[in-house]
Order: sequence, then C-alpha cells, then structure tokens
Amino acid sequence: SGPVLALVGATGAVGTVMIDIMDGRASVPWSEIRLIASARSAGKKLTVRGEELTVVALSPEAFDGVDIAMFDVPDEVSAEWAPIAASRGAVAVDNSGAFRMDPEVPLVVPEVNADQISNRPKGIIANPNCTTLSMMAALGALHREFELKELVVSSYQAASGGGQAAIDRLYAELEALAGKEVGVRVGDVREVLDAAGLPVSDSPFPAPLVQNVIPWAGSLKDDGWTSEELKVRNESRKILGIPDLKVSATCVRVPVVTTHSLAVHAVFAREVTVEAAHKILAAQPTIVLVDDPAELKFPTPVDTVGEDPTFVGRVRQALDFPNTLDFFVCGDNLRKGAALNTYEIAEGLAERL
Ligand code: 11C
Repeated sequence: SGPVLALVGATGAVGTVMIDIMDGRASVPWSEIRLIASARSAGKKLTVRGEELTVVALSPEAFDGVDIAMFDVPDEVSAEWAPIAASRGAVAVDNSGAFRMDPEVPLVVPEVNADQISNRPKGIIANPNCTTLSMMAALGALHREFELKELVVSSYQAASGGGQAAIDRLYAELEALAGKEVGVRVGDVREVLDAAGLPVSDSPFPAPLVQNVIPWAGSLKDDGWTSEELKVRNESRKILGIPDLKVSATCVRVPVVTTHSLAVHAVFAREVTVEAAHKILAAQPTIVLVDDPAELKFPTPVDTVGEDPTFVGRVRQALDFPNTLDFFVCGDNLRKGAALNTYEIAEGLAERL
C-alpha cells in the first residue's frame, strides 16, 4: 500500500549505486520498485532487495501508477521525460542539470532545505551537482551559525563524475601505463597512450588523466568559466538561499575513480573559531569530522569512497582574512553527491505524499 517508486537510468553508474543504497536500507516504504532504462537495456534483469526485477523501456506508460520517479540520466533525457512523468502523476526527482535553476523547481539537500520538498509546482524536484553537494552539509551547518558571505572553492573531482565511460577510460589509462616509466619529459604519457590505442581524442577528458590533473570539468561558458564552475556558484546560492553569495570556483579533474574533494575558503559575517566550527560540524549527523593535524588525520578519497557521510577536516582559521575558515571536504560523488541525496529526497517525499 506504500508509494510506487521508479528508477529511471537503472543501468547507469549512478543507477547502479542507487540499487546498492536501496539494498542497504533496513526497510523501504515502497509497495513496488520499478526499473526503467533506455530501450537498449530493457529486458535486463537486476536484483533489488533480493527480488529479481526486469528493466522496462522508457515510455510514457512506464510511469503509470508511479508516485515518485528518480531520474539518473543525461540532461536532455531528463528535460524531455521528467515533465512526462509529472504529467502522469509522479513527482520527478531529477539528478540532471536540466531543471536545477528553474525558479519553479526546488533544489534540495535534505539537511539544508528539506522544507523545499513540499514546494514543487511543476511536480519536479532537482538534485544538485555532485561537486556542489559535497560541501553543502558542512556549509549549511556553518551558515546557520555564522552567516556565509563569500566562498572560494577548488575542486579535485573524480573520474566517475563523467559516468561509466569516464571510469572505463581511467582504468584503461592506468593499465596502459602499468610498468612504464613516464613523467620524465613532455609528451611521454601521451606517447604511451597513443601506442596502446588510447589517443586523447577518443577520451571523455581533454587530456590524459593518469599522471595528471586537468583544470577542466563540463563545457565552456562565457569568459572562460566552465559549466561546472558556474553550477557550483549558482547552485550554492539557491540551496543556501543566499542569492547574492559571492562565489568563485576552479574545478579540476584528478585521477581518482570515485570521491570528489574540495578545498573551501568560506568567509562569514560573524566571528568564527576552529573550536566552534568543530563543534557544529561534529554535531551534524551526515558529516564525519576527521581533523587531527598532529596525528596526520584528515579526509582523503581513499578513506571516503563507498561511505554515505561527507568527511571534513583541515579546518583552519584563515591567518590573513577575518571571520574566515579554510577546510577540506571529501564526499563520494556517486552516493551523497548523486544517488543517496536523490534517494533521501524520495524518502522525504514518501513521508509527505
Ligand atoms: C562531474 N559534477 O564530476 C560532474 C558530474 O551536473 O550533475 C555531474 C554533472 C551534473 O563531472
């Protein structure tokens, strides 16, 4: 008798993690879980919570009887199909960028603005970009206490932000370089990749990712900014409810499979101390504070991947900037950064339907 939940994009990188999250829940409120994907994946069988389900093809009829439809698909697929799901009576919870900045679509991180779940005139709720999301639990908690004014962020983003093809590419590059001595002269990494049949022209990334960091994520926008950097700015403003928040972001891809990291420089209206920030962060249930510099304890992707909370450390009071904290955050970009937050919105919806 509970609501019917659909997962659109069930066979993708985020869809796969979504199934893992549902498997891990002690109980679920759903009377039915329906898996939906492109016609190419239709008919595939996947096990969810011990039950074998057959993936059905995306079609208007696939949404019949569905109460909540989670979308983990590219922007253009969501742009077309989330409104169709809504017109069939479902609430669409969309993880793409298609609707995030629509003023009639709430952009929700439950621990920051859960109240927005009920405000959905279009029948669509958006899930933020994984880079923005990774710092939201921390910034939301600190903003409540100190009032955030300015934000300067550098990201260290994992390959899996680019989906399965990007994950496959990183593994292929790692394999091609195994046992080779590189990093000695300009061009040596590209030569090894070319010889292995992996020219950068075939890559989802604009440069080799192994032995490298790439100051580029997303697409080119005005004045040299990338789409990813503008998402960090616009989405942070909307989620935190600070329309004039000053934000500057530089988004960088690093050779990590999963877990985005961010170096955050946050300026507040009120006086801050590391001690007070520690207390606030430690009290937030979806944050794990790992901050003991004397013991070399800080968050890293290796110790974050597969975990639900975001990990925060290296909290410092900026020496030359008043009311300012610098800190480092790691969040699994496929879990809280994508599937988990979407699922938490769906759970919040189920309580309110
Ligand atoms: C990345 N953050 O790491 C991107 C992926 O707007 O949902 C997610 C893009 C988005 O490449």
